Amino acid sequence: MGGGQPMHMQRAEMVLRDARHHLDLWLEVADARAPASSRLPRLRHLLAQVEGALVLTHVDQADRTALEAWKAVLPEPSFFVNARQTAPATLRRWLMDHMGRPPLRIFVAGLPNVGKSTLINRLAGARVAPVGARAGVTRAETWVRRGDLAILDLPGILPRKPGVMAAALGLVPEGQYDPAEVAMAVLERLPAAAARYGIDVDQTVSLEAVAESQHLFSRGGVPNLERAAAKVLQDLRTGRIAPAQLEWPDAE
Ligand SMILES: Nc1nc2c(ncn2[C@@H]2O[C@H](COP(=O)(O)OP(=O)(O)OP(=O)(O)O)[C@@H](O)[C@H]2O)c(=O)[nH]1
Ligand SMILES: [Mg+2]
Repeated sequence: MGGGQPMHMQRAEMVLRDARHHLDLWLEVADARAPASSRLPRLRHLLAQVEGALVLTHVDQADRTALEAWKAVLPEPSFFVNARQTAPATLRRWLMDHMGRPPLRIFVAGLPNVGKSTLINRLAGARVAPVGARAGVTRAETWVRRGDLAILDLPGILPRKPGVMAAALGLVPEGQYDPAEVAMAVLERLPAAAARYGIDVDQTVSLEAVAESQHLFSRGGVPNLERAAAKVLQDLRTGRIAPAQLEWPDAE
């Protein structure tokens, strides 16, 4: 894993460093399916002087029991959301409790593709921030002003060493990870994913087995492992493998 941070992501971190003295609150957005590897540890240090909260998205694709377990161990305050639906009243209330003289200036930061812009659109009650199912949709910092809220939408920022499960969820730009390695890690972590391709729990997982069950062959009838890896990752990211809980608190 690795390969460095694209320019617009480096810039996002610079913007964050410069503007941290002019903000009231920050929200770190991460993914409830992988609450450990979708986080940005250096954010808390960078913004130590300012109050913030963690928002975990994609609860609709996560495992309920795992979420309860995560709730018990995550630092407060944290909010669990389906960012495609209305922002929960608890989060809105928490924001309003911090309202001094309006507007309330909020930074929204986190890894690419975790749902930052989707959440902002929900908080703003309008489709103001561009959204898309790949890492790197937001290219430049953008203020969204709505009522008493002024929210800064930032491009995603990558951790120094992005984790395999972050790559599995599409939070790392393509080309910065090996899809075969990542797809194998998903099959090993999620028996339900392996079962989808006819691999029993007592069988060894392999991309060959996925290729065969999905009829993905190259010329000459050779299993196409590249397409098999892409298929596993696509099924995971589009919610065909559900729940897609990749990380549990006691296992981290
Ligand atoms: N099912 C589900 N999809 C979500 C949720 N939140 C975001 N998405 C989807 O995830 C994808 C990424 O959302 P964005 O809001 O563009 O993510 P971002 O963090 O702004 O991404 P960058 O700008 O690329 O850093 C989109 O396809 C959203 O529709 C959620 O809670 N549940
Ligand atoms: Mg965005």
